[in-house]
Amino acid sequence: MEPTPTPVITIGLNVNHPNFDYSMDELEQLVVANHMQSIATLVQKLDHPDAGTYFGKGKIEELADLVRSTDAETIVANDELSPSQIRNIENATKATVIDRTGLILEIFANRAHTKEAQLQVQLAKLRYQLPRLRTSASQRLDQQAAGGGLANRGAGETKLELNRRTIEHKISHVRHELKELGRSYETQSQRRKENRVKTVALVGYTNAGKSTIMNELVKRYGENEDKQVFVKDMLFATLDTSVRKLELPGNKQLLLSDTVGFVSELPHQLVEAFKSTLKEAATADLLVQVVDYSDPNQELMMETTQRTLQEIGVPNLPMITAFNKADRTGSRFPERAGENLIMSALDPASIDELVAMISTQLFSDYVQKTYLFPFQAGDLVSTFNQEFDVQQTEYQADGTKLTVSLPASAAERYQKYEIN
Ligand SMILES: Nc1nc2c(ncn2[C@@H]2O[C@H](COP(=O)(O)OP(=O)(O)OP(=O)(O)O)[C@@H](O)[C@H]2O)c(=O)[nH]1
Ligand SMILES: [Mg+2]
Repeated sequence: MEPTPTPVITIGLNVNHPNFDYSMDELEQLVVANHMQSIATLVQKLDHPDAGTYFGKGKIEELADLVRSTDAETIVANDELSPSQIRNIENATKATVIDRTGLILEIFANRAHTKEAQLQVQLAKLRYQLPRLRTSASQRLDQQAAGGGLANRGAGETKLELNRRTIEHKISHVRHELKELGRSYETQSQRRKENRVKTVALVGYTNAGKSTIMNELVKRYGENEDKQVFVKDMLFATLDTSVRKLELPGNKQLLLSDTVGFVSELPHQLVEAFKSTLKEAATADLLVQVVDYSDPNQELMMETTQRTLQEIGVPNLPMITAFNKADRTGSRFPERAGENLIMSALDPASIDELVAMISTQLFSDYVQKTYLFPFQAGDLVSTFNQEFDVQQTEYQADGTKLTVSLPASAAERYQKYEIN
């Protein structure tokens, strides 16, 4: 059974933000993804955040009243706050304050599974903590008990310095571990490159349906249909990249990766973490951007996706855009226009169309050839049957004639057996 979610109060400042309502909705969902539940919300319209307290004075008092009148002991803010803003709101309300960045980092910390993802998130958290270090209340008490006064001011600062050094030390330790891990990953992807298996990465905003599409493709074309990935109606269901091998009709093999979803205002501390989890996307032959077509904010989500891909250094790769969840919209599907597809992951015809589009893009360098293999080159006939798309076989007096679709690069190697 899932534990009861922790009650929190969500707060947000509307600084002439055109997407303010949407960002508050998203904050609620982030809260849920972190096993919390927003029981009250307080928003304020201001030209700019108050440097000391985020909200204005009156609103802070209102917030303190709200904390007193509810069960919530935690406040979640829609923006990244400065360390002093956090401290001042905490002092005024006696509640714990988490900002949007801290919240996303928490979700990632609770959800990361692979060693690499865990280390990346740990690094991001340490980086977030470093400028937010302060002496805790108990340390301040120690100081007072030791005599107080100016003479003793140094003690707290030394502790702070010590904490800072501990964190810096941890950061370099985690960096080192990541570097070691990185080496073994490089050899893995190097091997893939050599075998020249084509790669496709599913990318897009969180909750768009990437993992669902992955599972449908694995069910039909996977080596092992049981290798399903986790799907849930929740932000950041996927945090680690999973790679599955697919074999499309005609011996067309590819590696498909499902990746972490994006979110607006991704904490900059996490960009590095995304960079490494999205290595698969950066080196892919093709990206499939999945968009939740039923979400009114889909354009914003697509913009965020584009921006994040750029930020983490994914080059401009060939892309198919899958406007998913069309079953919720009343639009016709599957409906293709160029490299865009309106589809539903729950609809087999949509999946077929998506596969056809992927196949065309990925295997566009395939050529159709006819070969005659004399009997002494009989081994090649079985090699061809295993590796390529053999469309026709004819046994003749002088050997075996094959009609094959294969990559142009491979065709070059067998030119001497080619006939018309
Ligand atoms: N109605 C409908 N629901 C869908 C469709 N595709 C996915 N869903 C649902 O949308 C929710 C999110 O799907 P996921 O596949 O986990 O989304 P994701 O893009 O992998 O999300 P993250 O891993 O969080 O980035 C799940 O509840 C799915 O069942 C679709 O085509 N139609
Ligand atoms: Mg997912």
